[in-house]
Amino acid sequence: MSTNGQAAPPILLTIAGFDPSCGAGTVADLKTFAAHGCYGIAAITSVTVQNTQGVEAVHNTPSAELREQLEILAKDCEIAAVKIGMLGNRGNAVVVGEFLDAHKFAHVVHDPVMKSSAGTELLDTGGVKYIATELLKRASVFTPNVPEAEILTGVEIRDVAAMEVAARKIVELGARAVIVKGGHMDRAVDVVFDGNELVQLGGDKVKIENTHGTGCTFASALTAQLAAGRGLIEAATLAKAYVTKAIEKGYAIGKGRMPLDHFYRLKIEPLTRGTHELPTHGMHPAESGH
Ligand code: PXL
Repeated sequence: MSTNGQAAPPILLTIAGFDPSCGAGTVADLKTFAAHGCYGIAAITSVTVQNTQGVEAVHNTPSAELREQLEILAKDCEIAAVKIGMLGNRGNAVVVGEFLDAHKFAHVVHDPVMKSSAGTELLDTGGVKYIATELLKRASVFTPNVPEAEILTGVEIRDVAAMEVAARKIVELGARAVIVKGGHMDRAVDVVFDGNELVQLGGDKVKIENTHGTGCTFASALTAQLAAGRGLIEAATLAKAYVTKAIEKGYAIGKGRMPLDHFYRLKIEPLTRGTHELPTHGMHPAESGH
């Protein structure tokens, strides 16, 4: 093992799709992990063709390739927790199910992504079925939004009471714990249910509607908090506070939806001339030009 004596931070694995505009998916996950002091590693389930205005195409990773990506990482790194996002299709969902069975991770947060923020399908119907009947049982926390919870349970959700009914059904389907996210509702209340305790997490709905990557960011922040040893309710509360602030601090980078500012806590200014570490070892021109 090569080391310079510094201990590595917790290593978190995201299994998700790539969004080239980097507001959602793998890159949102890695930014969130980094903002929580963790080291992120990633297996890519799909390469989407999209910008901030929408998804133009989806190229799912062949299942055998996804399996190779996962196994090479698991052979090498001590993975503290796993976050699952877009899977694309049933084939990739099955590979992830087999991977989870083979490795028994301490924490598995599954955000069952079905559509993009603008409505493009990001999971086929076979994938939805496999998640509902198999993959959901393998998660320590399952984090559907309201439309996803409706599809998985058949419950029509118009209010928080219906979110609670759906949360209970999802646990009946086999999830160990569930957070039904109310970001699509009038009040941004999330319902957390671990099979015993049912808690509503209140939140101010941030006025900005036009965001991208909020679900990925919430699930990744939750993964980092669980890996840090926090219990579900505290982890969910902290993850919700983080995503709310990151939405508030979001900024436009294109003509469409806004990404979040994952690094709002450590406001890093864009580089200006002269902003860098001074090179040592005689590499600096000032030191070599006698
Ligand atoms: O926000 C859901 C989502 C997840 N993963 C990828 C995405 C999107 C939305 O567009 O592109 C890769």
